Amino acid sequence: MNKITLITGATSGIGRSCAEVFAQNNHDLILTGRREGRLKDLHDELTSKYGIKVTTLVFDIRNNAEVEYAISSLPDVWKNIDILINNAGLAVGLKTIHEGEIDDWERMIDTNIKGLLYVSRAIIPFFVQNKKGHIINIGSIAGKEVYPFGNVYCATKHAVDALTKAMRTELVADGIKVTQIAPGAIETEFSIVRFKGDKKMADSIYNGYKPLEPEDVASVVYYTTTLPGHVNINDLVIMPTAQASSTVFSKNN
Ligand code: NDP
Ligand code: 8X3
Repeated sequence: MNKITLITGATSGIGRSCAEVFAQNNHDLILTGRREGRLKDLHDELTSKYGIKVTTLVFDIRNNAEVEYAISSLPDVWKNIDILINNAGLAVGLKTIHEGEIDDWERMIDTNIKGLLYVSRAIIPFFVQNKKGHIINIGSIAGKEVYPFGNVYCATKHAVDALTKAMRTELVADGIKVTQIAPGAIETEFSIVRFKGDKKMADSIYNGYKPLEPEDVASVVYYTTTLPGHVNINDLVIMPTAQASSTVFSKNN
């Protein structure tokens, strides 16, 4: 029987690449996001390319009623989830706190902290009941350091760091693995979202050096799931070689 992996935010970037890598490795997939068309295309592509089963759930992670409804409506066979990848997240805006936009803060807090909690609250009871499971939270270097204007995004990723530790502490007795992957700069739709569709600003973030590609992160996420039962990666920071910290880069321009 194939393992079942649930990936939040599978319509783009790291989540999309994780779907590809886990499919290549014969996992059946539960893929979530808000963009239904992209989920459908991904479903069709992965099922025909790899012969795996894929089910898709369309919900806004910020809405707990939608999260609960989607997860509880899964057929029982799909509730036997082995791996949860809490990936959906975003940054919006890059301003000082005193000039920041409240709506941007709400979006980041509601998505990155509350959304991750809602999904975890819905899935972890299956893991506890089955005495198995692996939770992989996608944190960030922004959860390890704070950089100018990153304030609220950094705070949300520090919260992911704390929640990862909390989950590990609470679930160790049930044999459930909890891992955080904390990447540096990856070229995805992340900066387009952060700069609210300003493609030129988004592109400028990746000028002059080679950022990570989402596939680089996905292969590391997958690696953490291949280790023997008694081995867990607690926390893994992955950066482009040209990035030393959230603010120190080696750029050729
Ligand atoms: P993308 O913007 O490419 O992908 C983000 C994904 O999150 C999309 O699939 C999107 O799906 C989903 N998502 C966002 N908001 C919601 C929501 N309210 N409800 C449901 N799904 C949502 O960015 P990345 O792949 O780069 O980001 C993935 C994770 O990696 C995030 O947690 C991010 O913070 C983290 N990260 C990114 C880094 C980078 O440099 N790119 C570095 C370190 C960490 P949809 O819009 O269809 O709902
Ligand atoms: C994304 C990386 O440095 O833009 O989490 O915050 S950073």
